[in-house]
Amino acid sequence: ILTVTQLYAVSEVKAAATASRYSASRSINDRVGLTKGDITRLSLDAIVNAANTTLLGGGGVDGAIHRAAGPELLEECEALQGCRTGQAKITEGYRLPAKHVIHTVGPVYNVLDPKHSARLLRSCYEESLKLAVREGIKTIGFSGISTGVYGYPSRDAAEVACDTVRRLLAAEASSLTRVVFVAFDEKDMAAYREAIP
Ligand code: AR6
Repeated sequence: ILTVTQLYAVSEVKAAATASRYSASRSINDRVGLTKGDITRLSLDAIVNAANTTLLGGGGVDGAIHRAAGPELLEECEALQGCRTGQAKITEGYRLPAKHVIHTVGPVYNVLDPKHSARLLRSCYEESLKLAVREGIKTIGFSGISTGVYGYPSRDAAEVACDTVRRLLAAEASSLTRVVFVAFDEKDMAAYREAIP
C-alpha cells in the first residue's frame, strides 16, 4: 500500500515521462507556434527549406518549395554556389506567399555518431535564425530539417529544434515575433508536441 507521499512521487514520475523537458515560458511560448500542413502555403516573412549542398532543388519539401516558387528560385540558387551542411543562405520567395526562403542543409543522420548529427542540426537552426535576424525577418516557419530522406529521428530532431529556438529567442533582443514549426505528417506533429512545453 502506497502512502500519500509515495503516490505523489509516482504521479510525478509519470508526468515527467510524458511532458517536455523544458518548462513553459510565456515570453517564448507567445512567439513559438506549431502547425500541420504544407509549408509552401504559409504567408510568413521567411520559410526554411531542408535543402542539399547543391541548393539546386531535390525531392521532399525542397522539391515542393521549388515547384511553388517557380523557376526564378532555381536561377537565384544557381548563383549561390551551394551551401555547406549546417549553414544557411537566403533567397527571395518569388511565387510563394512567403517573402523569402532560407535554405539550410541538414545532416544525413549518422546512427554511429548521433552527437555529430545533433551538432550539425543545431547549427542549421542557429544559422537560419541568425540570418533571419540579420535580414530583419519577423516571422519564420521551419520545415522539419533532416527528418525525411536524411533519416533523422523525429523526436530527437524536434528536441534539437525546440531547444535551439528557445535559446536564441531567450538570448537575443531579436526581431523575431513568430517562429512556427511546420509538421507535414502525424509523426513529426507528435514529436513537436512532446518537445514544446
Ligand atoms: N511542407 C512541409 N513539410 C514537408 C513538405 C511540405 N510541402 N514536404 C515534406 N515535408 P525532406 P531532408 C517534410 O526529405 O530529410 C531533398 O531531396 C517531411 O515530412 O524533404 O532534410 C533535398 O534536396 C520531413 O519531415 O528533407 C535533400 O537532398 C521534412 O519535410 C534531402 O531531401 C524534411 O524531409 C534533404 O532531406
